[in-house]
Amino acid sequence: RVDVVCLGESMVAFRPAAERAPLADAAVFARGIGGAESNVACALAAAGHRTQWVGRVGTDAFGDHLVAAIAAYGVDVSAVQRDPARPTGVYFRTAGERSVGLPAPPAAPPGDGGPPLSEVLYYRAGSAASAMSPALVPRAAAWSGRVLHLTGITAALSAGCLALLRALTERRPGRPLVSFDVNYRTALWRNAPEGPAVLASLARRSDLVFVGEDEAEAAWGLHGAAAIRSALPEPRVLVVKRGAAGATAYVRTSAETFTEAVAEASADGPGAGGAHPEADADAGDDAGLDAVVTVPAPSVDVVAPVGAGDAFAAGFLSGTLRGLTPGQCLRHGHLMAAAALTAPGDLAAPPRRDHADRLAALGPAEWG
Ligand code: KDG
Repeated sequence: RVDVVCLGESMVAFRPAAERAPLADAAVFARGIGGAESNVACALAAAGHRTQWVGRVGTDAFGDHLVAAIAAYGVDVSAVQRDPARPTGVYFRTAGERSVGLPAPPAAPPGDGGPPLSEVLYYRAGSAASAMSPALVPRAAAWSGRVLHLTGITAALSAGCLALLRALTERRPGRPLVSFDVNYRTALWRNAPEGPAVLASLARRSDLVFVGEDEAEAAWGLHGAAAIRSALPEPRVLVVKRGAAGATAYVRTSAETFTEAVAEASADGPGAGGAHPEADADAGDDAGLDAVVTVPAPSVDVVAPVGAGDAFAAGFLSGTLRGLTPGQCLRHGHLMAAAALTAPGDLAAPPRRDHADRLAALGPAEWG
């Protein structure tokens, strides 16, 4: 049984080769790979966890590249579907492109022509991945790990994708622990005012939720971590990211901890039904018994913020799978995020596990 299955759309990602070139002027682009969920899978695989990516790509050359590049990280790609009728998604972005929930892009040096450009162009409508649905993606494939990692991006791709997320987050016997990164992408919800409510309902059905403080403000009008927890009491673990200010984990202590639940999920195969007693449906009742842990972020020189949220989720999940404390999980999240923040692509080479462990053991004063 793999540790984590990550399900979602991956795309070939292009960024201007010349620093600070707007998309309209850039003539040469550097190719990388993007996709929030496969970014998490790759970082987890690099940290030594058995990881699988479930998604769909075309039978085109970009699909070949994505599958090969993700497999090269050690991610199991055997469940990836190839669609002969639909293309692989592609996207273009500038270095300053950021998602809410992440630190601001680097400030431009004086006299350097203003702040970095923030542009993103998606070419993913009608993609192979947007055709995902409960009929096309068997529940057994998505539920085959100890943890299933999903994001709100998938919910915005199509009605079939949203139906798939709803089916996969249904509390039924055999459901693995569900990790959900809200990932509110305004460019994807532009003509869909129901987006924020959809994301909230998926978060409520999940066990571990990641959300940025400014993302929660933009989507739900909630101010501050405590207000977010009050509005989202259901997940056993809620991680609120505050960019450079750090992150706070709310961990429900009255029930089993998330780490214990992951261990339990690994003992029960799919269908054994042990990890999710029905009583969990109203887990929010005891939200007052949270342990609250805040860990500041190390200060880094940001090159490009894109992908940092995915790296953070991977670090936190890695710590959780290893049975570390919530504080240590947050530190591992920050370390992986720091690696992503200091690299230009969507996916940075994460720190090796032994190196990350040494850094995580340092005191907060040594982080700054
Ligand atoms: O978190 C980074 C992702 O946003 C990026 O890799 C591309 O998945 C992507 C998206 O939908 O924006």
